[in-house]
Amino acid sequence: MRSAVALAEGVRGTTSPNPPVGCVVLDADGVLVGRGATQPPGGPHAEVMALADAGERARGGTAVVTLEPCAHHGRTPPCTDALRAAGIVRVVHAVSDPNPVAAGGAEVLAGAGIDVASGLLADEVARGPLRAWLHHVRCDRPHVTWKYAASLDGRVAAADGTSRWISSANSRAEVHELRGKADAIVVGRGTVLADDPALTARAADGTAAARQPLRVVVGRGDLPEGARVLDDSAETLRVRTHDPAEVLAVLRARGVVDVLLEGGPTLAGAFAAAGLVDRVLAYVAPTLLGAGPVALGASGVSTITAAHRLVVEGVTMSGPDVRISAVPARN
Ligand code: AOF
Ligand code: ZN
Repeated sequence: MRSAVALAEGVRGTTSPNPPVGCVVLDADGVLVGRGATQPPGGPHAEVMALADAGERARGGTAVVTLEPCAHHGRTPPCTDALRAAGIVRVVHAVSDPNPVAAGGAEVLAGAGIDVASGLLADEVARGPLRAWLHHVRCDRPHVTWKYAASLDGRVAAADGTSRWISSANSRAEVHELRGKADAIVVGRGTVLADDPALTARAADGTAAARQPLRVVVGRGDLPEGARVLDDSAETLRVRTHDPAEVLAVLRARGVVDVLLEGGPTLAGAFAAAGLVDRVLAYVAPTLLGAGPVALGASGVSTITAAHRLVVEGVTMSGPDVRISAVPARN
Protein backbone atom coordinates (compact mmCIF):
# COMPACT_ATOMS: atom_id res chain seq x y z
CA MET A 1 0.00 0.00 0.00
CA ARG A 2 2.92 2.38 0.66
CA SER A 3 3.98 1.81 -2.95
CA ALA A 4 0.44 2.54 -4.10
CA VAL A 5 0.37 5.75 -2.03
CA ALA A 6 3.64 6.87 -3.61
CA LEU A 7 2.25 6.19 -7.09
CA ALA A 8 -0.85 8.25 -6.22
CA GLU A 9 1.31 11.13 -4.95
CA GLY A 10 3.19 11.03 -8.22
CA VAL A 11 0.09 11.95 -10.25
CA ARG A 12 -1.40 14.43 -7.79
CA GLY A 13 -2.29 17.58 -9.71
CA THR A 14 -2.83 15.80 -13.04
CA THR A 15 -6.14 13.99 -12.50
CA SER A 16 -8.74 16.54 -11.35
CA PRO A 17 -11.67 16.38 -11.20
CA ASN A 18 -10.84 12.68 -10.80
CA PRO A 19 -8.94 11.42 -7.74
CA PRO A 20 -5.21 10.61 -7.90
CA VAL A 21 -5.19 6.88 -7.17
CA GLY A 22 -2.29 4.45 -7.02
CA CYS A 23 -2.36 0.66 -7.50
CA VAL A 24 0.15 -2.18 -7.33
CA VAL A 25 -0.43 -5.78 -8.40
CA LEU A 26 1.22 -8.72 -6.65
CA ASP A 27 1.46 -12.10 -8.37
CA ALA A 28 0.25 -15.35 -6.75
CA ASP A 29 3.55 -15.55 -4.82
CA GLY A 30 3.24 -11.98 -3.48
CA VAL A 31 5.87 -10.50 -5.79
CA LEU A 32 5.16 -6.95 -6.98
CA VAL A 33 4.61 -7.27 -10.73
CA GLY A 34 2.59 -4.19 -11.72
CA ARG A 35 2.36 -0.50 -10.91
CA GLY A 36 -0.19 2.04 -12.04
CA ALA A 37 -1.73 5.44 -11.30
CA THR A 38 -4.77 7.36 -12.53
CA GLN A 39 -4.27 8.99 -15.93
CA PRO A 40 -5.66 12.47 -16.79
CA PRO A 41 -9.50 12.70 -17.01
CA GLY A 42 -10.92 10.30 -19.57
CA GLY A 43 -7.83 8.09 -19.36
CA PRO A 44 -7.49 4.71 -17.64
CA HIS A 45 -7.85 4.35 -13.88
CA ALA A 46 -4.99 3.17 -11.66
CA GLU A 47 -6.09 -0.47 -11.58
CA VAL A 48 -6.18 -0.74 -15.39
CA MET A 49 -2.67 0.74 -15.64
CA ALA A 50 -1.29 -1.65 -12.98
CA LEU A 51 -2.99 -4.68 -14.59
CA ALA A 52 -1.56 -3.79 -17.99
CA ASP A 53 1.87 -3.45 -16.40
CA ALA A 54 1.53 -6.89 -14.74
CA GLY A 55 0.14 -8.68 -17.80
CA GLU A 56 -0.43 -12.43 -17.34
CA ARG A 57 1.39 -12.40 -14.01
CA ALA A 58 -1.72 -10.80 -12.45
CA ARG A 59 -3.62 -14.10 -12.68
CA GLY A 60 -4.19 -15.49 -9.18
CA GLY A 61 -2.72 -12.33 -7.70
CA THR A 62 -3.65 -9.39 -5.46
CA ALA A 63 -4.43 -5.78 -6.34
CA VAL A 64 -3.56 -3.17 -3.69
CA VAL A 65 -5.21 0.18 -4.39
CA THR A 66 -5.63 3.47 -2.50
CA LEU A 67 -9.33 3.86 -3.44
CA GLU A 68 -12.11 1.28 -3.70
CA PRO A 69 -12.24 0.12 -7.34
CA CYS A 70 -15.08 1.73 -9.26
CA ALA A 71 -18.09 -0.32 -10.32
CA HIS A 72 -19.51 2.14 -12.84
CA HIS A 73 -19.33 2.90 -16.53
CA GLY A 74 -18.08 6.51 -16.46
CA ARG A 75 -15.67 7.82 -19.02
CA THR A 76 -14.02 4.42 -18.66
CA PRO A 77 -15.41 0.90 -17.99
CA PRO A 78 -15.63 -0.41 -14.38
CA CYS A 79 -12.33 -1.36 -12.75
CA THR A 80 -14.19 -4.23 -11.06
CA ASP A 81 -14.62 -5.83 -14.52
CA ALA A 82 -10.94 -5.34 -15.37
CA LEU A 83 -9.83 -6.93 -12.06
CA ARG A 84 -12.07 -9.96 -12.62
CA ALA A 85 -11.01 -10.39 -16.23
CA ALA A 86 -7.35 -10.33 -15.18
CA GLY A 87 -7.91 -13.16 -12.71
CA ILE A 88 -7.22 -11.16 -9.55
CA VAL A 89 -8.29 -13.18 -6.48
CA ARG A 90 -7.74 -10.57 -3.75
CA VAL A 91 -8.26 -6.80 -3.56
CA VAL A 92 -7.01 -4.60 -0.73
CA HIS A 93 -8.04 -0.96 -0.76
CA ALA A 94 -7.49 1.92 1.65
CA VAL A 95 -10.50 4.24 1.33
CA SER A 96 -14.07 3.51 0.24
CA ASP A 97 -15.31 5.55 -2.73
CA PRO A 98 -17.75 8.22 -1.42
CA ASN A 99 -18.86 9.08 -4.95
CA PRO A 100 -22.37 7.50 -5.14
CA VAL A 101 -22.02 6.92 -8.89
CA ALA A 102 -18.79 4.91 -8.67
CA ALA A 103 -19.23 3.29 -5.22
CA GLY A 104 -20.15 -0.33 -4.49
CA GLY A 105 -17.04 -1.87 -6.04
CA ALA A 106 -16.16 -3.85 -2.92
CA GLU A 107 -19.56 -5.57 -2.93
CA VAL A 108 -19.38 -6.30 -6.64
CA LEU A 109 -15.94 -7.88 -6.22
CA ALA A 110 -16.99 -9.92 -3.18
CA GLY A 111 -20.05 -11.07 -5.12
CA ALA A 112 -17.70 -12.35 -7.82
CA GLY A 113 -15.84 -14.45 -5.27
CA ILE A 114 -12.89 -12.09 -4.86
CA ASP A 115 -11.46 -11.71 -1.36
CA VAL A 116 -11.81 -8.00 -0.41
CA ALA A 117 -10.21 -6.11 2.48
CA SER A 118 -10.53 -2.37 3.12
CA GLY A 119 -9.09 0.25 5.46
CA LEU A 120 -5.37 -0.45 5.09
CA LEU A 121 -3.53 2.87 5.65
CA ALA A 122 -6.88 4.63 5.22
CA ASP A 123 -5.88 7.65 7.35
CA GLU A 124 -2.61 8.11 5.51
CA VAL A 125 -4.41 8.09 2.16
CA ALA A 126 -7.27 10.31 3.33
CA ARG A 127 -4.82 12.91 4.65
CA GLY A 128 -2.44 12.46 1.77
CA PRO A 129 -3.18 12.03 -1.94
CA LEU A 130 -6.97 11.80 -1.60
CA ARG A 131 -7.43 14.66 0.88
CA ALA A 132 -8.62 17.33 -1.53
CA TRP A 133 -10.71 14.97 -3.67
CA LEU A 134 -12.52 13.41 -0.69
CA HIS A 135 -13.29 16.88 0.59
CA HIS A 136 -14.59 18.00 -2.78
CA VAL A 137 -16.92 14.98 -3.09
CA ARG A 138 -18.26 15.38 0.45
CA CYS A 139 -18.59 19.19 0.53
CA ASP A 140 -19.22 19.86 -3.16
CA ARG A 141 -16.53 22.54 -3.37
CA PRO A 142 -12.76 22.62 -3.80
CA HIS A 143 -10.43 22.01 -0.84
CA VAL A 144 -8.57 25.17 0.22
CA THR A 145 -5.06 25.16 1.67
CA TRP A 146 -4.03 28.60 2.87
CA LYS A 147 -0.26 28.82 2.70
CA TYR A 148 1.82 31.67 4.07
CA ALA A 149 5.39 32.40 5.02
CA ALA A 150 5.91 34.67 8.02
CA SER A 151 8.48 35.84 10.53
CA LEU A 152 8.42 34.33 14.02
CA ASP A 153 6.31 37.33 15.07
CA GLY A 154 3.73 36.56 12.35
CA ARG A 155 4.57 39.23 9.80
CA VAL A 156 4.57 38.63 6.06
CA ALA A 157 6.47 41.79 5.09
CA ALA A 158 8.61 44.48 6.71
CA ALA A 159 7.24 47.95 7.50
CA ASP A 160 8.27 49.26 4.05
CA GLY A 161 6.44 46.39 2.31
CA THR A 162 9.54 44.43 1.32
CA SER A 163 8.88 40.72 1.68
CA ARG A 164 11.35 38.82 -0.45
CA TRP A 165 12.92 35.82 1.17
CA ILE A 166 11.43 35.91 4.62
CA SER A 167 11.49 32.12 4.43
CA SER A 168 14.45 29.94 3.46
CA ALA A 169 15.41 28.59 0.04
CA ASN A 170 14.21 25.19 1.23
CA SER A 171 10.75 26.53 2.09
CA ARG A 172 10.49 28.38 -1.21
CA ALA A 173 11.35 25.20 -3.08
CA GLU A 174 8.64 23.37 -1.15
CA VAL A 175 6.11 26.01 -2.12
CA HIS A 176 6.94 25.50 -5.80
CA GLU A 177 6.31 21.78 -5.31
CA LEU A 178 2.96 22.58 -3.69
CA ARG A 179 2.07 24.83 -6.61
CA GLY A 180 2.98 22.12 -9.09
CA LYS A 181 0.50 19.75 -7.46
CA ALA A 182 -2.36 22.20 -6.94
CA ASP A 183 -5.12 22.73 -9.49
CA ALA A 184 -5.29 26.48 -8.89
CA ILE A 185 -3.37 29.19 -7.03
CA VAL A 186 -5.57 31.98 -5.71
CA VAL A 187 -4.45 35.47 -4.72
CA GLY A 188 -6.12 38.82 -4.23
CA ARG A 189 -5.62 41.71 -6.59
CA GLY A 190 -3.84 43.52 -3.75
CA THR A 191 -1.08 40.92 -3.76
CA VAL A 192 -0.55 41.36 -7.50
CA LEU A 193 -0.28 45.14 -7.01
CA ALA A 194 2.06 44.83 -4.02
CA ASP A 195 4.35 41.95 -5.04
CA ASP A 196 3.87 41.32 -8.77
CA PRO A 197 4.19 37.54 -8.26
CA ALA A 198 4.51 35.17 -11.24
CA LEU A 199 2.52 32.45 -9.41
CA THR A 200 4.12 29.71 -11.47
CA ALA A 201 5.68 26.45 -10.29
CA ARG A 202 9.43 26.60 -10.87
CA ALA A 203 12.47 24.45 -10.15
CA ALA A 204 15.35 25.79 -8.06
CA ASP A 205 17.14 26.99 -11.22
CA GLY A 206 14.08 29.02 -12.24
CA THR A 207 12.88 26.75 -15.05
CA ALA A 208 9.12 26.29 -15.21
CA ALA A 209 7.60 22.99 -14.10
CA ALA A 210 6.01 20.87 -16.85
CA ARG A 211 2.56 21.34 -15.39
CA GLN A 212 1.33 24.75 -14.26
CA PRO A 213 -1.71 25.36 -12.05
CA LEU A 214 -4.41 27.81 -13.03
CA ARG A 215 -3.56 31.29 -11.67
CA VAL A 216 -6.56 33.03 -10.16
CA VAL A 217 -6.72 36.71 -9.23
CA VAL A 218 -9.69 37.72 -7.08
CA GLY A 219 -11.12 41.22 -6.91
CA ARG A 220 -12.56 44.00 -8.98
CA GLY A 221 -10.47 46.52 -10.80
CA ASP A 222 -7.81 46.14 -13.43
CA LEU A 223 -4.31 44.74 -13.13
CA PRO A 224 -1.31 46.78 -14.17
CA GLU A 225 -0.23 46.19 -17.74
CA GLY A 226 2.83 43.95 -17.71
CA ALA A 227 1.92 42.27 -14.43
CA ARG A 228 3.80 38.97 -14.36
CA VAL A 229 0.59 37.07 -13.62
CA LEU A 230 -0.63 38.15 -17.09
CA ASP A 231 2.32 36.63 -18.95
CA ASP A 232 1.86 33.52 -21.06
CA SER A 233 3.70 31.08 -18.79
CA ALA A 234 0.38 29.77 -17.42
CA GLU A 235 -3.34 30.41 -17.72
CA THR A 236 -4.78 33.21 -15.55
CA LEU A 237 -8.39 33.62 -14.50
CA ARG A 238 -9.83 36.87 -13.13
CA VAL A 239 -12.73 36.44 -10.69
CA ARG A 240 -14.24 39.87 -10.17
CA THR A 241 -15.87 39.41 -6.80
CA HIS A 242 -14.87 39.56 -3.15
CA ASP A 243 -17.07 36.66 -2.10
CA PRO A 244 -14.91 33.57 -1.35
CA ALA A 245 -17.88 31.20 -1.79
CA GLU A 246 -18.48 32.63 -5.26
CA VAL A 247 -14.80 32.22 -6.11
CA LEU A 248 -14.93 28.54 -5.13
CA ALA A 249 -18.15 28.01 -7.11
CA VAL A 250 -16.48 29.41 -10.23
CA LEU A 251 -13.45 27.16 -9.69
CA ARG A 252 -15.57 24.11 -8.96
CA ALA A 253 -17.37 24.61 -12.26
CA ARG A 254 -13.97 24.46 -13.96
CA GLY A 255 -13.13 21.12 -12.35
CA VAL A 256 -10.77 22.56 -9.75
CA VAL A 257 -10.50 20.26 -6.71
CA ASP A 258 -7.36 21.46 -4.92
CA VAL A 259 -6.83 25.18 -4.27
CA LEU A 260 -3.69 26.79 -2.90
CA LEU A 261 -4.61 30.17 -1.41
CA GLU A 262 -1.51 32.34 -1.31
CA GLY A 263 -2.83 35.60 0.07
CA GLY A 264 -2.66 38.31 0.80
CA PRO A 265 -3.92 38.99 4.33
CA THR A 266 -7.23 40.56 3.22
CA LEU A 267 -8.30 37.68 0.99
CA ALA A 268 -7.08 35.05 3.48
CA GLY A 269 -9.09 36.81 6.19
CA ALA A 270 -12.22 36.73 4.04
CA PHE A 271 -11.79 32.99 3.39
CA ALA A 272 -11.25 32.32 7.11
CA ALA A 273 -14.28 34.44 8.03
CA ALA A 274 -16.40 32.41 5.60
CA GLY A 275 -15.17 29.10 7.08
CA LEU A 276 -13.54 28.27 3.75
CA VAL A 277 -10.00 27.49 4.88
CA ASP A 278 -9.66 23.73 5.16
CA ARG A 279 -5.99 23.60 5.99
CA VAL A 280 -3.35 26.10 7.05
CA LEU A 281 0.22 25.57 5.96
CA ALA A 282 2.54 28.01 7.71
CA TYR A 283 6.23 28.44 7.04
CA VAL A 284 7.54 30.29 10.07
CA ALA A 285 11.04 31.72 9.73
CA PRO A 286 13.29 32.34 12.74
CA THR A 287 13.42 36.06 12.14
CA LEU A 288 11.77 39.04 13.86
CA LEU A 289 10.37 42.10 12.09
CA GLY A 290 8.43 43.89 14.83
CA ALA A 291 6.41 45.92 12.33
CA GLY A 292 4.71 45.30 8.99
CA PRO A 293 1.57 43.49 7.83
CA VAL A 294 0.55 40.27 9.59
CA ALA A 295 -0.40 37.08 7.78
CA LEU A 296 -4.15 37.21 8.35
CA GLY A 297 -6.35 40.27 7.97
CA ALA A 298 -9.78 40.79 9.50
CA SER A 299 -11.49 37.40 9.70
CA GLY A 300 -14.62 38.08 11.71
CA VAL A 301 -12.98 37.60 15.10
CA SER A 302 -13.49 40.43 17.59
CA THR A 303 -13.37 38.47 20.82
CA ILE A 304 -11.37 35.43 21.92
CA THR A 305 -14.32 33.05 22.04
CA ALA A 306 -14.79 33.65 18.29
CA ALA A 307 -11.21 32.65 17.41
CA HIS A 308 -10.76 30.17 14.56
CA ARG A 309 -9.54 27.15 16.54
CA LEU A 310 -7.25 24.74 14.74
CA VAL A 311 -5.67 21.39 15.45
CA VAL A 312 -2.04 20.90 14.47
CA GLU A 313 -1.62 17.87 12.21
CA GLY A 314 2.10 18.03 11.80
CA VAL A 315 5.19 20.11 12.54
CA THR A 316 8.35 19.62 10.53
CA MET A 317 11.50 21.59 9.86
CA SER A 318 11.93 23.09 6.42
CA GLY A 319 15.60 24.02 6.40
CA PRO A 320 15.86 26.60 9.20
CA ASP A 321 12.09 27.29 9.13
CA VAL A 322 9.27 25.52 10.97
CA ARG A 323 6.45 24.16 8.81
CA ILE A 324 3.11 23.80 10.57
CA SER A 325 0.10 22.06 9.06
CA ALA A 326 -3.19 22.70 10.89
CA VAL A 327 -6.86 22.02 10.18
CA PRO A 328 -10.04 23.53 11.66
CA ALA A 329 -10.84 21.96 15.04
CA ARG A 330 -14.35 21.02 13.87
CA ASN A 331 -12.86 18.50 11.39
C1 AOF B 1 -10.96 3.80 -9.60
N1 AOF B 1 -9.64 3.98 -9.93
O1 AOF B 1 -7.92 5.26 -10.50
C2 AOF B 1 -9.97 6.32 -10.07
C3 AOF B 1 -11.33 6.13 -9.67
O2 AOF B 1 -15.12 9.47 -15.19
P1 AOF B 1 -14.43 8.22 -14.84
O3 AOF B 1 -14.94 7.00 -15.55
O4 AOF B 1 -12.92 8.34 -14.97
O5 AOF B 1 -14.76 7.92 -13.30
C4 AOF B 1 -14.39 8.85 -12.31
C5 AOF B 1 -14.81 8.33 -10.93
O6 AOF B 1 -14.20 7.08 -10.70
C6 AOF B 1 -14.33 9.23 -9.81
O7 AOF B 1 -15.28 10.20 -9.45
C7 AOF B 1 -14.11 8.25 -8.67
O8 AOF B 1 -15.32 7.93 -8.00
C8 AOF B 1 -13.61 7.03 -9.41
N2 AOF B 1 -12.15 7.17 -9.55
N3 AOF B 1 -11.76 4.87 -9.43
O9 AOF B 1 -11.42 2.67 -9.48
C9 AOF B 1 -9.12 5.18 -10.17
N4 AOF B 1 -9.44 7.54 -10.36
ZN1 ZN C 1 -12.07 2.65 -11.87
